[in-house]
Formats: sequence, structure tokens, C-alpha cells
Amino acid sequence: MKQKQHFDTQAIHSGNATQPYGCLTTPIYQTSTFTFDSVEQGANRFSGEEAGYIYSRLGNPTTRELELKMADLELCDDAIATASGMGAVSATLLANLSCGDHLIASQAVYGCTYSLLTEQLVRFGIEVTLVDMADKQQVLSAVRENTKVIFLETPVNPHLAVYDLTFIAQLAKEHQLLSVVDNTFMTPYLQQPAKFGIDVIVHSATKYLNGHGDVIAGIICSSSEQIELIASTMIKDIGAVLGPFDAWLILRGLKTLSVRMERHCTNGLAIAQWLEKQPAVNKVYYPGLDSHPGNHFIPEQMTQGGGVIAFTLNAELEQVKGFVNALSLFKIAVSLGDAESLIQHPASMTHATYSDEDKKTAGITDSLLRISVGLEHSDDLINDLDHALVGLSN
Ligand code: LCS
Repeated sequence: MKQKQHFDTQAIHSGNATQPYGCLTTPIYQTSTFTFDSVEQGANRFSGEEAGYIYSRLGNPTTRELELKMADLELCDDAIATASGMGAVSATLLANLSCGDHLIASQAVYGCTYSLLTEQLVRFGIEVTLVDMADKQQVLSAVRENTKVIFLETPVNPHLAVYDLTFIAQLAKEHQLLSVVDNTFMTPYLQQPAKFGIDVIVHSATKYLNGHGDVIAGIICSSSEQIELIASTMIKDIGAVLGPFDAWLILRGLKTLSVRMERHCTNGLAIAQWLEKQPAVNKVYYPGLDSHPGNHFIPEQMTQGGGVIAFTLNAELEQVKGFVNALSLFKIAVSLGDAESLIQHPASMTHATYSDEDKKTAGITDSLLRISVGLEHSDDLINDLDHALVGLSN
């Protein structure tokens, strides 16, 4: 019997094929197509009678290693890599929803997921209801005859609300819905939604999975049937496929996922605790803090709080901008999960797509800032924040 290994070991060894020439690392199979020995072999590959690669939109050995590794890490049968996180979210939803179907989604999600839900899906006759996923009665009441899918992020981008995965999975089973969770903020190192019965796990691999800020990518993990459905429809025909070089960069990033996430979490907690003590800071949103309403989900659902913190300042918008501009170690940039600490203003950046009304319901105010805590020393990051806060009170 195969010995169950620790996550850290799996992140390095799972899914690795035997490499040609005894290569330690996975080669980058930088090829668009694969040659056949004969016309008969080509036909057999297309019909599925013979296993083997055909064309890199339909599969590539480097990308396949990433998919197999991620399937293992997310406790799923299979996975498919996509050209971006949005490629993963859209392929999952479009493969499972048709005109006349209904989707329930969390009202607080990443800004482009919000516009996919509220502007794109509706163009194809898909009905969407946005709910507060923390309000179980509201979620239950949203279920209709034609509801097919329930979608959420936990913790939420940008303000880190945490939702109950066991409740969502049970509700989905009772009503025959497909449950889809965006696990970008946690990674499987901190949270494995399949453990709670979630059907599909999507990621922006641009973030922690890659971890070095040099790739745009996504991944979907699920049952073999679900991955086959998505691969044979959305990836084959719509085509948001990941290239082998980008897959290789993520394979490289995954080797250090555990050690990076540990540092993101210890830095995150130290900075969140420090921010909470500052008089100029109004509210800190970080699941690792005792004061966070989702804190009781640690360690059963998520093992630690992660590396993203949101907070509001007791200040007008102009002062908030002044604070951000005064930082030097924190770079002003969207994205998250990189070695470098980043800061951004959700209302005017990642969540600018939200209507004013939905911004209000989702708690995205003008004074809300979001930081992605990097891998620097936490003392240096705190000094940087401290210096900018001093400027705020002058
Ligand atoms: N899901 C979540 C939770 C995200 O945060 C993002 C991107 C996506 C999906 C989409 O992934 P992408 O297509 O960019 O790979 N979040 C971003 C953010 O907060 N700042 O910049 C991008």
C-alpha cells in the first residue's frame, strides 16, 4: 500500500513522472503539437483508442504534471490547468450552467468574478443570485427549482469573511447542486475544501501556488468526470489553456509552498496583531485574529489565517491615499501571494467593477485597504507601516 505522505513531501514529489535522461526536474515540453507514427495512430489518439498527446491545447506533459500534483494536493481525482484564475472560474461555471439555469454566489468575491457573474453570465440567460454566505437562512431561501451551482470564496477577497464549507457542501448535496469553492487565498496547504465535501476547487495559480509574481494561471480540481467535462468542452472549445512554461514555473513554486505559506502566516498574524493596536486603524480583518468572526473556523476548516489582511483607517480618502503613497517596502500593486509585500485599494482597484450599492453590501468602503504580506522580515514591514501611519497623524 502506498504510504500516506505529509503535505510538504507531496508538494515536492506527487504527480512527478519518470523523466528522460534522469532529469531531476520536469522538462519544459515547449511544443504546440505532437507527431504521430502513422495516420492510423493519429486517428486512434483522436478517438481515444490510444492514449497519448495530440496538441498542447488538449494536453501537454509539463502541464499534466502540474495537474496531477494539484489533484493530489487538493484531495481530488483530477485537475485541469487554465490560462488564468478567471479562466478556471469561467470554465467551471460555463461548463455546468446553461441558459435558464440559476447560480447562487457570494455577494463578496474578487472584482472580475463579480463582473463575470453580474455582466457576462446573464448575457447567456443564466440567472444569478448574490447572497451573504454567512446568513444560512438567506442561502437556503435562494435555492430554486433551476439552481444548479453554488459558488463562493473563503476567505473572501477583499475583506476575508470566512464561510462554513460543511454547511455549503451539505446544502449542495441535499439540493443536487454543484458546490464550487475558490481556494486561492488559502491554497491546499491551509485548507482542503474536498475534505468537507466540496465538489470543485478553483484557484488563481497566479498567487500563492506560483508564489513569485511572474505568471498568470489557474487550476480546477475535482472528480474525473467533472474535469473531463470541463476539459472536453470549455478548454477544448473555448481554449483558456495554460502554456507549458507557465506550468513549469508553478511546478517550481509548489516545491516551496509549505515553507512560504508558513512565513506568510506568521508575518500575517504579527502584522494583523500590530495593526489592531494602532489608534489610527479602525478595523482589521484577518481570520487569524481572535476578534475575527471567522476565527472559530481555525484550525478545523483552515489551519491558519493566511497572508492577506484588510483594514480600514480612521481617515478620509485623501489621507488613506497619502498613507499608501508613503509606504516604501509595500509595493502599490494588485495581486497577492508574492515574496514582495503588496498593498492596494479595493474600492478603486480590484473591486472597481462593483456597483456602488453592491460595494456597500459587500463592505468595500473607501477607507478599506488590502495588504498581501510577503516573505520579508515582519519587523521591517511593521516599521514601514508605522512610518506611514505617523505621517497620517501629522
Ligand atoms: N479568484 C480570486 C480569489 C482572485 O483573487 C483572483 C485574482 C482570481 C480568482 C482571478 O485570477 P487571475 O485570473 O488574476 O489569475 N485576484 C486578484 C487580486 O486580488 N488582485 O489582482 C488579481
